[in-house]
Amino acid sequence: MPAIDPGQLAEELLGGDRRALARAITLIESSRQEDRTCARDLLTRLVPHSGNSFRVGISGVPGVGKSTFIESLGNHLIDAGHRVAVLAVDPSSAVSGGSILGDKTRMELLSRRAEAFIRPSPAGDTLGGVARRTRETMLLTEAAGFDIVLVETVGVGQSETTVSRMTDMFLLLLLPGGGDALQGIKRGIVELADMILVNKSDGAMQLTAEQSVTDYRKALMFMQPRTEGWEVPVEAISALQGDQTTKVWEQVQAFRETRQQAGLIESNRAEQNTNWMWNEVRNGLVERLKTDNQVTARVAELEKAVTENRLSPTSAADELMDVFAGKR
Ligand SMILES: Nc1nc2c(ncn2[C@@H]2O[C@H](COP(=O)(O)OP(=O)(O)OP(=O)(O)O)[C@@H](O)[C@H]2O)c(=O)[nH]1
Ligand SMILES: [Mg+2]
Repeated sequence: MPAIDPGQLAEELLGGDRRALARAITLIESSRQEDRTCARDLLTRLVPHSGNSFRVGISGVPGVGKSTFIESLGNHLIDAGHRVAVLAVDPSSAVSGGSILGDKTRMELLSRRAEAFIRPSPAGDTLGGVARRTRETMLLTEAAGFDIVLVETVGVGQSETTVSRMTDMFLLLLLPGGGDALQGIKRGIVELADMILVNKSDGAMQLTAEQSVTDYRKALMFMQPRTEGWEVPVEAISALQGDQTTKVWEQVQAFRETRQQAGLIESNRAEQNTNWMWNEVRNGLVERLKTDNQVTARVAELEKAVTENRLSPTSAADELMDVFAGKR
């Protein structure tokens, strides 16, 4: 690859050049040292141009219909004059190479539209690594003029929390279930949701979906609201038939308005940025510590002492940190 000129790449990206955007993302996803330096330069130039979007996280178990919903919503938004970026956070992408969004068949129409930009999950060995690249990709798409960012994540483990920490709103898609529909899902995830959609409300499942809506609404009455003045809406939708999409978007806008008026979008983003910075510091410090020559010279001995109960883990950790800081 010829040397990249970050200044020129930034100019092209700001001009809305899709290929520049794709190249920029490839650059920030690279783990090569010279690319990392270049990526940092690029981000410094582009961050002041980022942020002009509404960021929506979309989560739910595999097969609930996230991609189908995004196809429907995305097309609706483009028809309304928006430019839509679709990103993904897939915690399994290290193994699968990023399956989520990998096949764009669920977003066939959307993926062919000039006003849409769809990017599969970056591969990474940790959720933290995947998240960092997705956050940075989000900033790049915003700088390139996309004003709605949809982040899809599969509802397993920690990824929902991760995505809720990089977005302005969190949508949870659920499957129609029986009377005790709440049982199957973790309460913590429901508590993250700013809106709940019971998908596949069509055909034989429609009645069940409507029953689930009633159940969830009841259950939510006993939960602490995340945003004052905002009652988490629960709606039955059919992503496949595309109905209710307009209504869903109206609710998203109402939420945005509520948060905006309370100054919560800005303050939430500020907090997210600070947390992100400290996360990077934590991860980066451990990485540097582990590759530090003085530290590596002592690690084996200290680990041995800890495993043999001759030294407390806390003391050993203190010692390693002191060695790293040059105090011992
Ligand atoms: N009947 C019905 N089927 C749907 C609906 N939405 C999605 N499906 C079907 O459900 C299957 C899974 O849909 P996807 O959109 O790929 O689901 P997903 O949540 O993105 O799945 P992963 O990305 O694998 O986690 C597909 O066969 C869709 O056609 C719906 O509203 N009604
Ligand atoms: Mg999907």
